[in-house]
Amino acid sequence: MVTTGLLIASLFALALGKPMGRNLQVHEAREDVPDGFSLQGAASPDTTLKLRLALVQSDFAGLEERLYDVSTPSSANYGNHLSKAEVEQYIAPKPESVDAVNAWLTENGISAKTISPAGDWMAFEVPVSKANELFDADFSVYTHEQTGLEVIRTMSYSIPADLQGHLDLVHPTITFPNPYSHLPVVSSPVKAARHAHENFTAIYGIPTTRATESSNKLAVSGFIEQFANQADLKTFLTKFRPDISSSTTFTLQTLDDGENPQNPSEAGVEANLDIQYTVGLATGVPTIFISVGEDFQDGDLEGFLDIINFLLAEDTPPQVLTTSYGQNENTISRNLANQLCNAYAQLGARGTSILFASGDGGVSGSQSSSCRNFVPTFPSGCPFMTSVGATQGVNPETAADFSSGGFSNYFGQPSYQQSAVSSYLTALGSTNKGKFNTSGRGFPDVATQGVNFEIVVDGRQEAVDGTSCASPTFASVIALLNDRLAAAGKSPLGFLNPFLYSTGASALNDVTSGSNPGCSTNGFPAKAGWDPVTGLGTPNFAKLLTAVGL
Ligand SMILES: *[C@@H]1O[C@H](CO)[C@@H](O)[C@H](O)[C@H]1NC(C)=O
Ligand SMILES: CC(=O)N[C@H]1CO[C@H](CO)[C@@H](O)[C@@H]1O
Repeated sequence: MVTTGLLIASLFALALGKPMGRNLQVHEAREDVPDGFSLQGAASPDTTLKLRLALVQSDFAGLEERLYDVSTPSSANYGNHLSKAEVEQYIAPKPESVDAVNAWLTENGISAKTISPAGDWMAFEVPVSKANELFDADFSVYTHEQTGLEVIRTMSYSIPADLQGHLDLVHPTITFPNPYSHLPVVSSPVKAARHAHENFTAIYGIPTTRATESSNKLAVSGFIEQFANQADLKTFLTKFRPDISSSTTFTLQTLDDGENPQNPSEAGVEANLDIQYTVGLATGVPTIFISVGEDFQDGDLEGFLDIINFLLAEDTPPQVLTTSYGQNENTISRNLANQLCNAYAQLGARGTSILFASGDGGVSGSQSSSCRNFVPTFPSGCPFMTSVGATQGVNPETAADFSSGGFSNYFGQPSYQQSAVSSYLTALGSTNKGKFNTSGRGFPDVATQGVNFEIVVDGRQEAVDGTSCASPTFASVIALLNDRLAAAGKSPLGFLNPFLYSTGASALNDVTSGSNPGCSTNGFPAKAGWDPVTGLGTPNFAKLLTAVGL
């Protein structure tokens, strides 16, 4: 009897072509359409959506504990990074979660494929009509007026009540992509003091001697069809690094159908900047350009996830990853921001230092914008990565006014920075009161010069400004430190922040002047100690060597 009953029930569901009645509950919703986007109308029911599901990870708290244990200099396990299998044990969803989600997918005739090494992410395609029904959603077309970018999103979605605790999120749903993508600001006209290698030797003591360890890798993320050009790199090295072979180059890895065409006109400002200030600064460190294609739905956040899962799948991921892209935190769903942040924790636990540019809009976000309250950027609010702001000038080195910094509204203050941040807040007093979240994770963590970087693009020399200049510069410093550590038989630095805020702090040059205006305010002033413009400061290579025990 029971068997027959079940059979009839499922035939009935098939006949109607509808999912069996499950009790749907709103899972994530957004109150407003992000600034600059507007609703065009319903999405065509036949349009195919490429959706992803995140399953609840079995023990993220356990992974987080291990991450801090291997990343905190005072810990007995400092530097004992986790293996791929160890990380996956914490991240793999529980069997009951996998079963519950698979049963629901099967019931709806959906076949999904697993897209992360731990099995916590799945992907599948459905037409808009089916997605609307499955998730009680209202997938619509939104356009960004200034750029014309068109995306299909919903303002809320639901999941079956019995999948709560198993299914963490569906994407893309309420998260909007960065319409501008984060590009360095091209500065013009070219000013007198330009940054190429000899200046970094003078300012930060970055050595020009060749690294020796071939196992030590520095990876550069490439998104949104930004391609790194070999001929431009050669021209750059000939001009600015005449002391090394101009044939010094990088290797390429690709995912999501990424490529790196070498047609000079396709050379990207961002990609060339990032590769010229890694290959050209981290002398002799094997450098990898990772070009992420766009065979997903749209936006850059899928690429942000895929590049981390791609590296998590490797047995020996690169020890440093620098990324000069990001967007405003409030455009991203909390669950997705959390998932991406957790992915950085996983890669950090494997021993990779993850650095991101903090953004170029001062306190107004990743790009200058009009605002009432300060706009934190993503992923800088994530506690498991290192956010790099920008400075300018020497004697004194001063905060660059575009350097994004502030406090996350999604992530609380991690303990490694609590004392540094509370000293700053005390010194700040009532300035900007109410415009930012005093309990949020403060960023950036560190800074380097970010103004007037000479680069070569399409054969021509130009100068650029931005925190996009700073992230590869700081990443190069870390890669050179890792080279020395490897030569001494020691572990790479991995997740940097617990080190930076403790034994590393005195090895950084404190920047105490300048500010990052925005939202009709002067922004945050740089002050002695950590500040939300330049973080703890800029690198002093000799002192860092001592701080890491060399
Ligand atoms: C402020 O930050 C905390 C900690 O991350 C967060 O829980 C809270 O929601 C934030 N407040 C606002 C108004 O966003
Ligand atoms: C190679 C290079 O750009 N060198 C510059 C270093 O900075 C000084 C000023 O501080 C410039 O005059 C150099 O041209």
